[in-house]
Amino acid sequence: MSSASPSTTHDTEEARDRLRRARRVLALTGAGISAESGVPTFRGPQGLWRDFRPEDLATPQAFSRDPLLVWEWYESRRERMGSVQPNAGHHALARLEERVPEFLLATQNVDGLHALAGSRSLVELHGCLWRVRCTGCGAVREEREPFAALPPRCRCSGLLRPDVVWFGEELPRAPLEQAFAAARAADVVLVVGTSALVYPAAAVPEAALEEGAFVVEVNPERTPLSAACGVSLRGRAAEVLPLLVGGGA
Ligand code: BV8
Ligand code: ZN
Repeated sequence: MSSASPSTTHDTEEARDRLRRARRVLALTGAGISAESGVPTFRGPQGLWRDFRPEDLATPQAFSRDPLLVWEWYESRRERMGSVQPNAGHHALARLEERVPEFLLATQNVDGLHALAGSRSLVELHGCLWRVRCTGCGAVREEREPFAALPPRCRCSGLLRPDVVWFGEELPRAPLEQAFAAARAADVVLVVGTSALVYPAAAVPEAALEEGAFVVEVNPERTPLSAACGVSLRGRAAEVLPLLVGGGA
């Protein structure tokens, strides 16, 4: 394993070569890949969690205790996200999908930027900020416009909630199983922009390592995963991923 800045051409070369030769690739992304699009991460210095603790807001208990507070936080994130665009990191992963015979992108992000960048073989492990779900009738719908009133209600008069996975809630089963199956079968797993702290998503690259996959990490900081990676590139996603994938903007 070696942790290197992208300027260490050897590691970048090794990662690029592994991706070029791979038949089966899983990419796992976290909030860091959206940082260069202007989306605050959770745990960084300007992190979303700076003012609040996750357990204070992103939990079913917080929602049942104070749906208005939780919605004010989510609505502020939705409004801030409104004009945000995918960056070169998102676009590089969409290009990688075109080149690799078997490719899956599993994201922890709820910002919808991978889909916007054209990724199609994509599972959202923690849901999506642009979808809402009725706590009454269970209806799920896409909703990109700001709500007239908070907390928003369904036609059935049930409380609407963001269709995201809160702490203490189970992840959607099919996407999680798809991610683990892809991890176990992968030649290369590309882990981008995640602090590798939140489970069970953080267990996905661990499953790949158990099956002998070559794990490439892209993160300006070290993480608990870094030591086990084949190559851990100390760099930003929008700068490093285009180097690894080549071609395009
Ligand atoms: C569950 C949606 C149990 C909402 C989120 C073991 C097993 C199972 C559960 C647990 C377990 N141990 C602990 C738990 C509980 C908990 C957990 O993991 N807690 C952690 C904090 C210890 N897990 C859960 O509660 C999960 N549910 O398993 O329930 C269960 C089981 C059975 C039956 C019933 C219940 C649910 C977890 C999902 C929570 N929802 N988000 C919302 O967004 O509002 S989590 C949230 O954190 C986001 O989804 C985010 O993606 C995720 C992870 O954070 P990161 O993406 O990694 O972001 P972070 O800011 O941390 O890091 C950014 C990284 O980017 C940094 O490393 C930084 O260096 C880097 N970076 C910065 N700039 C760049 C960059 N990288 C590249 N380029 C750059 N430019
Ligand atoms: Zn309803």
